[in-house]
Amino acid sequence: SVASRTLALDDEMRRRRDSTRSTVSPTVPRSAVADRLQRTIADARNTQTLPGDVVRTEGGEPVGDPAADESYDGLGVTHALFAEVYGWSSLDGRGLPLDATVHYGEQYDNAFWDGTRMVFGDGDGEVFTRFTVSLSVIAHELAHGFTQYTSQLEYAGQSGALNESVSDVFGVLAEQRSRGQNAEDASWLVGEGLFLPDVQGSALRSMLAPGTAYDDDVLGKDPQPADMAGYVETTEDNGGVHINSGIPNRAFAEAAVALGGPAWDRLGQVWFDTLTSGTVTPTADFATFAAATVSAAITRYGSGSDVHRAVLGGWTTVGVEQ
Ligand code: ASN
Ligand code: ZN
Repeated sequence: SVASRTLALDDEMRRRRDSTRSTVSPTVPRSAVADRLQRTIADARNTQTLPGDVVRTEGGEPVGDPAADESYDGLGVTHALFAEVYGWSSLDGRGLPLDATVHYGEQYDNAFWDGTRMVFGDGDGEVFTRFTVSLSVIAHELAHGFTQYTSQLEYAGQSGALNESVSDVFGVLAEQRSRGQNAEDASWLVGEGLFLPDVQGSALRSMLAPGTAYDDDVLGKDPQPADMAGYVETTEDNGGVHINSGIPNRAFAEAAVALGGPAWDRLGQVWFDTLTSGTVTPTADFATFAAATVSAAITRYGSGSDVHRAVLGGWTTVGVEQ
């Protein structure tokens, strides 16, 4: 399946990420860095050596390499979502510089956050094109950094699926905001544009209709469940973190569409509040996370508000008790 072929990080990458993982933030006061944006793009020149050679820094002109320029722009759009909508500076809330490496490996079919930076492969040229074509993928990887600095959801089982889902949520929100799309008009696809024309599929995942993103001879069918009845018990991919994320993904998307309008605004705020309030522990399961989103909705928008009711409805649709 595409999950095992391209989405699961291999063991070497996981070790690298775990060994570099840190929640220690720079000691700069938040107020002083409210909109600090400091991007550095490096080129691994088709090796697996990180970080690679710096090719573009903040304020620099486009360099003409699509991967470098798309990643630079994508980092900016994602930074803008957190800073302008939620008042959160960079990933850590304290202006953390944003670093990315492009042209990682040869025909590398993935993108990842290694604990310190975003890394993007070029794709194999048959199934996948370069991973920087998709803003939702760029923002997904960045959001792994946000989770690392906030709720620290453990990357296994239900908390791992929540970690994945949080990245998909902010991934599509960054994309919807940059496209100026309301929830009811958005595709809710993660990774649109990544598949080359011969692949029978539209994207890596569908948040609104999990399990329908692709159905291809080579890749197989999108394995995501759309509700708890389809929850997949597996030891692969840390307990199916890229599969079971379909369940909380759909809860968010259903709630957003029910509410209507810009999803990053009110519903995105509820998820942001949930992740930054300290109420979600690293081992949270779907039910405790759902309850935390309901509390966050009540705290910000009031009991019985449209937002409160939409959040309850989203979790009910996917069969998660709150
Ligand atoms: N692209 C994958 C992801 O960000 C890589 C990984 O970390 N499993 O989820
Ligand atoms: Zn991920």
